[in-house]
Amino acid sequence: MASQHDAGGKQPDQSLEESQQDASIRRAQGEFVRGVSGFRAVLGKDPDFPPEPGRYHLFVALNCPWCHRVTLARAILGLEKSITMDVAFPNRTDEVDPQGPNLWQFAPDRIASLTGAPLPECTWETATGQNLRLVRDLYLAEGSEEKSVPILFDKQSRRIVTNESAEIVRMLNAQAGALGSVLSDDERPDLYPDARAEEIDRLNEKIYTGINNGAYKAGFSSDQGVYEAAFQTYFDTLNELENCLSQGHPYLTGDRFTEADLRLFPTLYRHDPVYYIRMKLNGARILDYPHLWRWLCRVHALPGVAASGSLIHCKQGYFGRSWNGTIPIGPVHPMTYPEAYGHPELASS
Ligand SMILES: N[C@@H](CCC(=O)N[C@@H](CS)C(=O)NCC(=O)O)C(=O)O
Repeated sequence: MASQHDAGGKQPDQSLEESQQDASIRRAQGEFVRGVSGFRAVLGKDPDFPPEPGRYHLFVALNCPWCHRVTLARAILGLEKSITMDVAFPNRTDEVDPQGPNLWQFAPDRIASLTGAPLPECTWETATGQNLRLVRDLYLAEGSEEKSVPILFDKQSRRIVTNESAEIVRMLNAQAGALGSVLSDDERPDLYPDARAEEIDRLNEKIYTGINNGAYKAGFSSDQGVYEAAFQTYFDTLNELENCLSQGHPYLTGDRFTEADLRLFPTLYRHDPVYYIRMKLNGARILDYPHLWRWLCRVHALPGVAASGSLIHCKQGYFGRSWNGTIPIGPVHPMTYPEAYGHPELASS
């Protein structure tokens, strides 16, 4: 049942974002500290960005879990026809690039070391009419030094609306009808129903801190203490979510798929095939949590979900420029991934 929210809907609580206090000192001490998105207009609320079918565009990378939130919402809300999308190559520029390293680039002709071929999902930049090479160029056009994905872009004014995934998900949910969703109001899920809003906010905070950003805190921190604390919080939170799903309801807040499920999925989808080794989160596999595994398979089976992500892009992105350039191809037992997500019965009973 589609959302009945006011223009733009209630935006996510910004206090959820990583505290920037002493960020540079903490980074120097080996803690991974995520930056804050600078473009925060709200589609439907901001008069410059009225909701119109075919007017908006997404720039994403399929290995990025924050982008995965947005590609999931676009698919589940039936917006794949009315919101166009470009996909950057999973590996960012390296040291020899004339524009510098660590920049997302549009390179559909580039060979992926994992497959030995170009990646069919990758695109050129098709929204500005300038065929820009780098995501950074979109920000430079607005005088900004930022360089992150995802970006929600207005093709009419050629301006960035927002680069904050949590808010993009919320505004797509609130404006799906006006944006030209192919699903009727009855068919379309409401990802943020008023009756569940408080519970969703509570779960979002726990899942963001312990799981979504927690995985990076563990995998990208170079301080043993910070890593071990993040590792512990990550698996404590998985245990809590396993208990929550052992109550018999199919989704985190009950019978309906909501934003809380959408925000948990990108991390658990990456856990066994990527994060288990890349983020040193080798305490257990999701396969070892029967209720979480069945939930993961249940969400993966929802219309549009499987095509909204790619483990090939994830592996190429997370391993392609490190690990001596070789990319781990497992797991293969009990089955390869993502094929295993089609088998809820694999869960250890
Ligand atoms: N808070 C942002 C975080 C986005 C983010 O950190 N994206 C990463 C890719 S996984 C990125 O592009 N980082 C590059 C950078 O920030 O320079 C969101 O959720 O949209």
